[in-house]
Order: sequence, then C-alpha cells, then structure tokens
Amino acid sequence: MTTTEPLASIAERLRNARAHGTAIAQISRTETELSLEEAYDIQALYVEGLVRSGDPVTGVKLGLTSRAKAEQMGVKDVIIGALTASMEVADGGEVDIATRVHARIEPEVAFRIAADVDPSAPPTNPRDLVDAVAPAMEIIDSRYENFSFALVDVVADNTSASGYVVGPWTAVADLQADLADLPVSLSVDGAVAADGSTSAILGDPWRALEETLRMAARYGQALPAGGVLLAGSATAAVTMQPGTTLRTDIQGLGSTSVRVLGGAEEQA
Ligand code: OOG
Ligand code: MG
Repeated sequence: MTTTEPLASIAERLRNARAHGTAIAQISRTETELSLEEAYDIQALYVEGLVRSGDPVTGVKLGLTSRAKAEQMGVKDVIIGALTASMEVADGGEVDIATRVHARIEPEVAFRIAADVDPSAPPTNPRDLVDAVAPAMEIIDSRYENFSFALVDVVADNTSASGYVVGPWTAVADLQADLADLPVSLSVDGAVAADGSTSAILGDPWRALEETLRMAARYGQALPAGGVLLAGSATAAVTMQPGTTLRTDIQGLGSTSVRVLGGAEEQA
C-alpha cells in the first residue's frame, strides 16, 4: 500500500460525492503513488458499498475505447467499471440530474450478456458472451471537480458511471449488418450535437467483448446474465441541460432517447 488514506475511506468519499452530487478533489493530487491496481481496489469497494445499500450490479462498461473520448479526457488506456440498478433509465423516459455533479451524455453501443460468465473461464469465442445489441446512451458524471482526472482517479470513481439508457434490442442472430462503420448521432432537441461512427469504438464494437473479458478477468467486474455491456462512447460526451431531450441514432440499430429534468439552468 502506497497511499496514506485507507482505500475504503477513499471509496467512502467517492460514494458520498455520488450520493450528494458534490465534487471532491482528485485523489491523485494527494495520493501520488496510487497504483492502477489500488485504484481498481477502490472501485471494487465503492461498488460493494452500492450493492450493500441495495443497488445490485446490472452490467459492466468499458470507457475510453474511442480516441475522441481519450483525447477529451487526456487519458490513454481502456478502463472498466460497473453498472448498477439505480443507474438504469427507461428508454424514452426521464432522468433527473439535480443530484449529479456535472452530468454528460454519450452515444454508445450496448450488448446484452447471454449467461453468467466467470471471467476466469471465458467463452472460447468472445462473441458468445452476448446475445443481443442495442443503441444506448451513457450518462457520465465525474465525482471530481471540473470533470478532470488522471487514470487512477477515474478508475477509482467507477469510471464516472452515473446512468444508462438502452434502446430496442436486436438479437445477434437477426443482425443485418456488421457493427463496424455504422453512422452514430447524438442530438439535443433535434439538432445534432455529436456524430461519428461505431468504428470509433476500438475500430469495431465487437472488439469490446474481448477487452471486457480481459479486463474483467484482471479486475473482477461481474458479468451477470441478462446484464448490459456498454462498449464505450463513439464520440466526445455532451453536457446535459435540464429541459432538453437527448436522442441517439445508430443506423441499422435504431434509436433511444431520454428527457432531462432538474439541476441548475447552466451546468459547467
Ligand atoms: C470516463 C468514462 C468514459 C466512455 O465511454 O469512454 C466512458 C469519463 O469520460 O468520465 O464512459
Ligand atoms: Mg461511456
């Protein structure tokens, strides 16, 4: 252990920041020796705390799988985090950002996990991990001031996970096209705010499966049957403003939308 503050106490501070929507200082500022392994240990303690409070794990997410995202955040390297029940938002539903610090949204591809998987005994073909695909959006909300962090900070903060909305599922067996190179757009009240292609996600979203298996085997994230796997954003994230309707379209997969409530008029 290279930190001065116990890892459980850092996890507790992050959980409180999430609960109250109040930002904390980057832990890498004071805990300069924090290793990536310790950061994932903090994340595990943080997620265990959520589960203990009645908020079970409903899936897993990759982050920084696109160059636009990695550049936006100034971080290199794929990251993995957990999704929990309280983060789920119904397709076409409403999400209140009043208790979030500075919520942003990003267009994503979601996969549905086919069966409980033990990452230490993964399927031979990574594609067997999932049985359906959907257009999705992730709400991210860094618990750090100014949405600014180093790799260890964002890993400890459960990779900024804050919410997710999933559109209609298409069974993998019914997919008409490849998943690479599908145009993606994120619109705010009907005007395109970010656009790109699914190829921004690791070159091809299918690659997210091998990355998820590799990272989950190493860091212990659960892969629950029927759960959601977010492959990572296809574009830079967009700030969420109360009163707006956000919609993601992925050609060939369909669309998903959400209406934003609450919070201040202007979010930083
Ligand atoms: C980290 C999470 C990144 C993605 O899809 O790339 C992420 C952040 O940007 O706060 O979820
Ligand atoms: Mg994301």
